[in-house]
Amino acid sequence: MGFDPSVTASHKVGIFGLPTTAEKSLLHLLPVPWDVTTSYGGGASLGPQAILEASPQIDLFDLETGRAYEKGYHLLTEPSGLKETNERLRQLALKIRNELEESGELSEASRTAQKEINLACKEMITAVHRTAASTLRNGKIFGLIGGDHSTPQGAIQAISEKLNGDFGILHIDAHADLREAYQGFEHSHASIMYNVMTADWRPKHLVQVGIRDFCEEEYEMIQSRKDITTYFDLQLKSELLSGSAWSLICRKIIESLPKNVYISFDIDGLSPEFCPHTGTPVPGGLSYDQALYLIGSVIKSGRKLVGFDLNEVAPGSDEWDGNVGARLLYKLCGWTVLAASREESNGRN
Ligand SMILES: [Mn+2]
Repeated sequence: MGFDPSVTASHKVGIFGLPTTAEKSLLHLLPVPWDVTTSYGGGASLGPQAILEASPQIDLFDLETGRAYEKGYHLLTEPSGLKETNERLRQLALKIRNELEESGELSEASRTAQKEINLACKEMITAVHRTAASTLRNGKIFGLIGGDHSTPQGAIQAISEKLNGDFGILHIDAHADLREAYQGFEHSHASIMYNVMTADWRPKHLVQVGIRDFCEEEYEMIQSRKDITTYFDLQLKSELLSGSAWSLICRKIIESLPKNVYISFDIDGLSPEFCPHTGTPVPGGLSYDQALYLIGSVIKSGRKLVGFDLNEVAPGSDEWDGNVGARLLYKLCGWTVLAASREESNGRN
């Protein structure tokens, strides 16, 4: 590649300081700075930039993935006009929420605004779908950097269409995200997995890990669906606290996943110490090591990563949230291309 991987480069060269081109890179990453419907703390729209800025400090050589980066990680340009629309609609959404909280009902103007927001969310999803589909058509692997958790829906759809639904989702999150709609918004961060699992292009299986904040309706949906398996944080912790090994728990989690796996990683699935500024932090959750061990186990089991998203990273006044996000992203990238290369060489043998 004609550069020294042991020297820290600038993020202006490329994500992780990697000087790459779109053509030469196997993995393409789309930043989606969008958090219109974030209900509690905002800032997820600043996640992609925070991750990008923190990314060059990571040492490229990795004990588990070696020089996987040589396959190339290319950062795509964010959908045009997205930041501006996000900024404008966030204010509108905030007004709607306040109105709902104060009076329990919406004015005519707010109802119109709500329609506008639902429409804009759909347009964002369509734009992501278009980019993901064309990336896949070019023989590349697609990854997404959110944004709030509504951002990857179009990407999951494009991947599903390519694989004819032959894949499963490993969903790491504090929240089940199975709400039919949230605060009147059909495509909010709290509905992503509802929208995915009720679509005609839905995956074979959804496996949720770390879930510890959900309503009864979501719990009933989980109970009623054979294609949704949820490992609640409470159950995982009680197994761990009574002496079960994480390696055995991971093996059980992975068993429900088919050969092709898409990872949807909401940073709030981790303990809040690793994501203090994320929009809806919840105590409990996975440690950074447990999450990496789980994903590493997916790869070691021979499964293939067909794409991923990392969402809800929101920066505070220091670089910590971006730092953890960038490191997680780096691992996701490495494992994804590693599993893809393994697949390719198996095919040749
Ligand atoms: Mn989520």
